[in-house]
Amino acid sequence: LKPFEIFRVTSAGSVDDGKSTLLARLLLDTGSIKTDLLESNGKSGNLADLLDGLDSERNQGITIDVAHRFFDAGGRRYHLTDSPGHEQYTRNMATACAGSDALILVIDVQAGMKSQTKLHLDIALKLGVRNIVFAINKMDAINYRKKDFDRVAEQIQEHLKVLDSVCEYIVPVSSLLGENVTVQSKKMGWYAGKSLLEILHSIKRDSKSYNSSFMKVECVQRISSGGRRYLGTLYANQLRLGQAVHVNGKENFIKKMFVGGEEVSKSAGIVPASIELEYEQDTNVGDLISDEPISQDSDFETEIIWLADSPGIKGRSLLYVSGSTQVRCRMTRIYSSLEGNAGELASIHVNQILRVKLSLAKQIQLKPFSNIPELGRFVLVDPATAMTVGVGTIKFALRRSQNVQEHAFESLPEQRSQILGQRGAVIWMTGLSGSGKSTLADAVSKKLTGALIPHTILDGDSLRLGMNRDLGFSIEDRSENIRRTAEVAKILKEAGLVVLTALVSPLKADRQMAQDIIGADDFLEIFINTPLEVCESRDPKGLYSKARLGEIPNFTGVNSTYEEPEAPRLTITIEKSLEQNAAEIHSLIEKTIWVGE
Ligand code: ADX
Repeated sequence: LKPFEIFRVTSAGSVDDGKSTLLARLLLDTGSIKTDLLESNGKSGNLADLLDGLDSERNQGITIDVAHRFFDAGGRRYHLTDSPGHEQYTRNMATACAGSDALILVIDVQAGMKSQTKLHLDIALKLGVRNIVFAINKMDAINYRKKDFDRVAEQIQEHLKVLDSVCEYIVPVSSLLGENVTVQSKKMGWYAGKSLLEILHSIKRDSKSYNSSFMKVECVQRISSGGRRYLGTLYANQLRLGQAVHVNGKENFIKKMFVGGEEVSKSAGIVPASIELEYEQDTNVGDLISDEPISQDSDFETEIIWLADSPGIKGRSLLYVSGSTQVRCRMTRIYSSLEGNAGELASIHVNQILRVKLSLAKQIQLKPFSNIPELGRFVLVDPATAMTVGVGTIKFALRRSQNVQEHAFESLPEQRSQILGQRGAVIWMTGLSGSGKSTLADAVSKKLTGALIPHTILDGDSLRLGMNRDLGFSIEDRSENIRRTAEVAKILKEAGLVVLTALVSPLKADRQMAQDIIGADDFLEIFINTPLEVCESRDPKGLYSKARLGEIPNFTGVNSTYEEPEAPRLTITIEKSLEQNAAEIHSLIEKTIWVGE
């Protein structure tokens, strides 16, 4: 029995262009929807209703999130990912696109290319989707006129020309009446091409463009006879038993190979496969088995599309997800355009496509996108919300490791801090301006001095007069202010000091970044929970009254957000005296730095 080839298709298009109807038609005419469902739902004549009804996904006329549909035709199993056409859901489409063999872009013949259609097209091309099929829909509504179809086809080619691309697949359809969907229509004699489904059948998942063979390990299986078997999709130019392969920088050999459950002696093309290696070695999910050495990098340049409504800020923590690989990362540079020596920005906004430098927390195996799209595509996820915020493709690895290389120091921070007889730690105080952070830091410092505990203070206002004097109070500048302070705090902590920081640090994402830089074990978040009214009545620097008069833009608590910590190590309130509060922090510090002694 030959295994089914799984062919992944994503559908996209602007809302109202009839995408749901087209997909329902595809399922219907390939016999993939059961007839009893047809009888109860099909009568309404609204095919899209039928599809939505299948998953009870109806939501104000638009589908939300990604829906998966399957149909078998022409010896293949089609996996259709339907992403919604509504503007704010572009990211679902992008996420789906990242793993697709082809994209069906639905366009209403009467409406032509809308700005959203263009955006979806750009995203697909950026993600290296090699096959894009344009379905010019609602041909029935215009009496199947060739002239109207030609006009839209021209628009498409013009837009593609700008992007340096061409398209062979443009098909006029009526999804409502099933014309040109699975079989050629008799109503459009002027169209000599294939139906939509025939076009999909004709697209080969060819492996010719792979000049190498590789498999990304998706699953590791222990086998009863001992040893392990590695499962994943094999992209093979030609792979034979006994052939030398590289795994995690080491040479190994193919001992056994299975394709679709059957043992084989060689393999080519794109197939689900499992492999046994000659020598046992440490191999994990996400690793590559390749017939040529693959570089390991943690820094690379890439073009990304930002998809979240809130901007992406340089330096903040993100999650890099590519297949089974998941690594923490941050954007270290954001360029103002896709070209060479462009200026730099501090943030990237929704639907912007920009070149950025990504820095990953650990090295991963990389190949530039131009060689192997499957290894170059990734999505960026906000670790706080688990939402996809961006997608991209690796342009080229920076190989920073060759230029700037960390020296392998023999002396370790732990040893150096032992001189002081304590473990270093960062006490990160957050709260509104005037909440009493600096005053508290001062009081704690006096106590620590009395107890002969080596420590130091990093105070927002003081730092802004020195190291951070180039920074203002935009979200981007605050983020950079916090990043630099966290980096310095980390160095001081590693020298064994207790570091008291006093920064407003109003946003969770930035405090998370500070924690990631410093390390969760040594980062103690303390929320100075003084109510806004109290801070405002204190107004030690007269800033609140100025802010209320509109003289200070982005003033925290007045016209800029403060996000309270969710689970601080300690919350300080005005119910207790300064002395009591300082004593509490002091005791938390002592517990932390002498732990385990
Ligand atoms: S943070 O947001 O980047 O962490 P930081 O703690 O360094 O802020 O600086 C806050 C101090 O700057 C406040 O205590 C206040 O004295 C002063 N300041 C001036 N403008 C602003 C503003 N727009 N928002 C908050 N603080 C401001």
